[in-house]
Amino acid sequence: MKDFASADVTRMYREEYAQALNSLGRFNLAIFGKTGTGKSTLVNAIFGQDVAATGTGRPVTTGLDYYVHPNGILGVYDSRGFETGEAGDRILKALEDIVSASRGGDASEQIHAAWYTVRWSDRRFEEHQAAFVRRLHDLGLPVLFVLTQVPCNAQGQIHEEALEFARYIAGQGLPLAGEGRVFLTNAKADPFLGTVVFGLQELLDATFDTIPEVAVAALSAAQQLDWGRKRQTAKKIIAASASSALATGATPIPFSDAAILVPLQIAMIARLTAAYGTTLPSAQLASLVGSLMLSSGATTAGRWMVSSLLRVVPGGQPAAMVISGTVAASMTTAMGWAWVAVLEKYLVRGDLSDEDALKAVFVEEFRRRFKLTRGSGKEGSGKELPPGQ
Ligand SMILES: Nc1nc2c(ncn2[C@@H]2O[C@H](COP(=O)(O)OP(=O)(O)OP(=O)(O)O)[C@@H](O)[C@H]2O)c(=O)[nH]1
Ligand SMILES: [Mg+2]
Repeated sequence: MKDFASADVTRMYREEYAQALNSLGRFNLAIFGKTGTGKSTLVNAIFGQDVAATGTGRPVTTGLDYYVHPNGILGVYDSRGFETGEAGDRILKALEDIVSASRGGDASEQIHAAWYTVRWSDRRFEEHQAAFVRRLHDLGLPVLFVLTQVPCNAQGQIHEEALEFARYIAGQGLPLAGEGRVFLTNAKADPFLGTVVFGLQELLDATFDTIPEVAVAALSAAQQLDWGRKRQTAKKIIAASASSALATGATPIPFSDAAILVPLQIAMIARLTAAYGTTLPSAQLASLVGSLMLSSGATTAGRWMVSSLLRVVPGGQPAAMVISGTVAASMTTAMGWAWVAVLEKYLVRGDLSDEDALKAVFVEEFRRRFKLTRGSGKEGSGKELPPGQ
């Protein structure tokens, strides 16, 4: 029997996770607009955390900073305090350098999309702003035009003057991506005014449609708004791992060799974690995975799996038991979705405060999806169940 020590599991996890992040690459966004338009608020609303505060930042030029998320899958060029005129020229020059340096190079160095923001209440869009947008376009950057801080009430009514302003801008003939649309958004609810958050999903969807294919997986992982998209990715990762498990078990594996599945399950867990975009450090995740998969406590998934498999043949001798390919596959599927539940409930928010509760969620979700019918040798996989159902 191949036995895994906790150190093996954590090492395997760290290697697989590094590889998974590496293959996601990086999505780079550039965001422009005057001071106070709400650039940081917009980025935080879509990417879930304060990129500027949690990531590493470096000034590119006066007025332009580049932030990289802790896990490396998102980079944001933020034109803090951006004004037009001389500062605008400096920013454009810096962008030009970035664009030409990255041309033909690594996709993760390229700027994949630009958001140009205007606060609706400025109610002004001037020629020098239009010129800046055109120059971004000339640099080859797809520009999405975003009106920010647009009031929208709970009934979904958008301030009429903001709509009018958006129509005015859309009529300027600017070279805009997103089919020339002006995206109306509000990134922060204001209970006093009774306004709600809206328009972010549309902006995100248009960004997905605009960017090159190489940046899609990284954007999907980095954004923290569209869970449906993450689950689609999770489904693919889990299905691929389940079919590897199926192949592994094509020749039924003696139960005592069930650990043969551990490496592929760890790889699956690492890929799922990368696809969900948590900013938790790899070492912390690795030790969590290690303790979930190997801990000898009676409540752990590992122990539970063993005991439920042993019950399949009442009184059966463990040594004589085998795991068929389908059992291996459904066990892997159940484990994948159990991990997704943990990611969605805790890890994407960076929450590791209650490890026992987290483990309980994992075990419960695993059990729900991996129900062995006692004595029949048949398994219920629940593989079509989306998380939380
Ligand atoms: N109600 C509401 N307030 C917002 C919204 N976006 C930004 N704000 C507020 O406007 C102010 C400025 O927002 P920031 O996100 O810091 O603006 P910024 O564009 O990053 O500003 P600089 O970093 O100085 O260039 C803050 O007080 C935000 O809370 C929004 O969509 N709705
Ligand atoms: Mg800011």
